[in-house]
Amino acid sequence: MKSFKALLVASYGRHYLARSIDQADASRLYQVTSRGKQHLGAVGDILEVNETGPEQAVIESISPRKNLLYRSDAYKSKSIASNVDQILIVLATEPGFSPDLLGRAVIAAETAGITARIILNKCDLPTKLPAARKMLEPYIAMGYPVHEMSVKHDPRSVEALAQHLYGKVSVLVGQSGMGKSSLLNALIPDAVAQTQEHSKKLDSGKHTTTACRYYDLPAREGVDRGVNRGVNSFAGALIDSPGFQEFGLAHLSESELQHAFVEFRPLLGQCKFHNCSHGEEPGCVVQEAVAQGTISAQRVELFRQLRHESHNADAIQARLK
Ligand SMILES: Nc1nc2c(ncn2[C@@H]2O[C@H](COP(=O)(O)OP(=O)(O)OP(=O)(O)O)[C@@H](O)[C@H]2O)c(=O)[nH]1
Ligand SMILES: [Mg+2]
Ligand SMILES: [Zn+2]
Repeated sequence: MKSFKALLVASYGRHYLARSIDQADASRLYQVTSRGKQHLGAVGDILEVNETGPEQAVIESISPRKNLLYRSDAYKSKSIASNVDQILIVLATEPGFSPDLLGRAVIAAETAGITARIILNKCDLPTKLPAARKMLEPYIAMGYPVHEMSVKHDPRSVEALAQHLYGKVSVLVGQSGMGKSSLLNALIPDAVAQTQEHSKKLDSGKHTTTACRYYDLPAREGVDRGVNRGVNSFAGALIDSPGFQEFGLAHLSESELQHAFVEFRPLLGQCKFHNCSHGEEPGCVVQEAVAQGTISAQRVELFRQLRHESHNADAIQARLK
């Protein structure tokens, strides 16, 4: 039985599409299945697979991941992507975005050790622009890069973002209607063709909206060579994910949460109580910072909500055992 390495490029529940990265038949696409729960894959995984039929294979093992971005509630988790260098959180002036979801995506990035970049799209629509900028102020103050863009009407804004993507694997996340697909298509002229090739292999297009997919960025003169020092022609990749309505982070422990809020870090350990919830307790330095205007009240609310969800999930898990 032939065994080889492959890159997981699309995931539909427990059915995957993987691209061979074996010297002999590099780039050939395989339908890949997982034998059991221990081998649930994520887009971006490097797999060792065994061929089971024509262009069909089964996962033998998954290479250790550099990182894994995922969402979870008390009962189940959903992987988004693995082995990524940065997360692009796509927001828009209209329809309005949820600051709660933005906050959660940033926390997910921090705990996975992934760089977060915030994209404010549709800046050509001026009415809601000031309000959107206002909501992003705390993130700018914390040092997160914010790209104001108009994917549809300002190609230079797309080009400016592209400078930060080459040679890296970036994952697009965001609510529906923000412009993720528009951005993907602006950056990758043959994205539609890449999607069609995936769908053809799976004999169905019906899962397209629920899938995470991996797309290669086009090679560019002079740039890819520099990034890869001539080793190969990896120009970078973009992983598209379906628009989400909620972003559960029930898997994060209280300590992980404390560290994931970058603006809390200089204050860690300074509250009167070591397990301070940064709420009503006396001697809370985080609340003091809120009163002084150096930490946003909304971020503290998010912390408290995530802490609550994490404790709830622990209690439910304990009951299930
Ligand atoms: N005015 C304006 N409209 C835009 C811009 N970028 C995208 N749009 C429009 O916004 C709508 C949604 O864009 P999509 O790219 O489909 O959004 P999406 O984030 O992929 O949404 P889902 O696939 O549902 O998650 C489309 O009608 C686009 O034409 C922009 O820069 N300016
Ligand atoms: Mg889309
Ligand atoms: Zn506190």
